[in-house]
Amino acid sequence: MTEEHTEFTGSGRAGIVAIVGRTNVGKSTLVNHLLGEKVSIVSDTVQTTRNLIRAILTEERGQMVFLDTPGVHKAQGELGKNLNKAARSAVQGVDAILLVLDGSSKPELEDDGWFRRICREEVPCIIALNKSDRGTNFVNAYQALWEEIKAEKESAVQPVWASVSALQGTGMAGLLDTLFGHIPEGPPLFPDDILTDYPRKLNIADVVREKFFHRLEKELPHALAIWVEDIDEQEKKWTVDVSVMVERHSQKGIVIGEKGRLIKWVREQAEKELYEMYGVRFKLNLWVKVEKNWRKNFWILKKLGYA
Ligand SMILES: Nc1nc2c(ncn2[C@@H]2O[C@H](COP(=O)(O)OP(=O)(O)OP(=O)(O)O)[C@@H](O)[C@H]2O)c(=O)[nH]1
Ligand SMILES: [Mg+2]
Repeated sequence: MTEEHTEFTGSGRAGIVAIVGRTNVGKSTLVNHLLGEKVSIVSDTVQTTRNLIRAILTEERGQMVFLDTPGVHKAQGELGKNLNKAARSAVQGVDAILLVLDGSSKPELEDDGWFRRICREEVPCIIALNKSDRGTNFVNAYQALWEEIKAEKESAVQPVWASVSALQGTGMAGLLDTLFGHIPEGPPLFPDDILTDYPRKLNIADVVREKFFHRLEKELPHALAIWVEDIDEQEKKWTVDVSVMVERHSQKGIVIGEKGRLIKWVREQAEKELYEMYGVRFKLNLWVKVEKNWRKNFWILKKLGYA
C-alpha cells in the first residue's frame, strides 16, 4: 500500500463489497476462496444461494465485508422473484460492487442486465471474469457487450477487469489488492474474530441443503426447503432437528431414497462438514414433510428467510 493514513491510526480500510452476477457463475466459490474457509454453499444447480450471506475478511490491510447474493435468474414463481429482488437490492449502500461473470461461456440476458445496472452506480465496480481455468473464449464478447451498453447509456463508469479462477484460486491475490484499493479508510465494522454473522440455524440448514443438491437432479432441488427447528447444544455434541420440506408426496420418496440410503448419505456428509466447521460433533435428525406449494406461500418463505 502506498498511501499513508493520517486520521485513522487503526488497521486501515473497511468496506462492504456486494458480489453480484448471474446464477452459477461462481460467486459463492469466490467468496469462500477469498475467506479461505467455507461460508457459503456451492453447487452446480442454479440459484443455490437463497439468502444474503455476509462473509467477513479481516487482515492487516483492514476489513472487507462481502455480501454473497443469490444469482439473478429468470424469475420462476414467488421464490425466484424474491431472490432476484434480494440480489438487486444488495447493491444499495455498499462501498464497491464485484460483478462476477463466467468468461468461459457466452454472455446471457442476466449479464446484460447487470451491465445496465452497474452503468448507473456511483461506487467503484470491479468485474471478475471467472472460470479462467475453463478458457477465456468469451472475455472479448463480455467486454464488447459492456462497451456497447456503456455507450448507449452514456455512462462514465470505468470498471476494473480481472481474470480469475475461483475454483483454482488463480488471480485471487490480485483481486483482493484491487478490492482493498477501492474501499474507504476506516475502523473495522465487525469484531476481528468473526467470519460471518449469518445465523447458525440458517447455516446448518444450508449445509444440509447443499448435500441434497449434490444428489438430486433436475427440478427437485428447487422444490426442497430445509429448516432447522431446534439445536440442543451440549458440550460434546449438538443435536439438531431439521425439517426437510418437499412439495409433493412423490418427492418424499426421492428425498429419502431407496432403503433410506439418500437421506442417510446426506445426514452423514452434513454431520461431517458441520463437525469441521464448528469443531463439535453433530447429530442431525432429518424429518421429511410435505408442504404443498411452499414456494408460493409467503409465510413459509418468510420463515425460511427468503421473503
Ligand atoms: N471450472 C470452474 N468451475 C467453477 C469456478 N468457480 C465456480 N465453479 C463451479 O460453478 C458452479 C457454481 O458455483 P457457485 O459458487 O455455487 O455459483 P454462484 O454464482 O454462487 O451460484 P448461485 O448461488 O446459484 O447464484 C459450481 O459447480 C462450482 O464448482 C471456476 O473458477 N472454475
Ligand atoms: Mg451462490
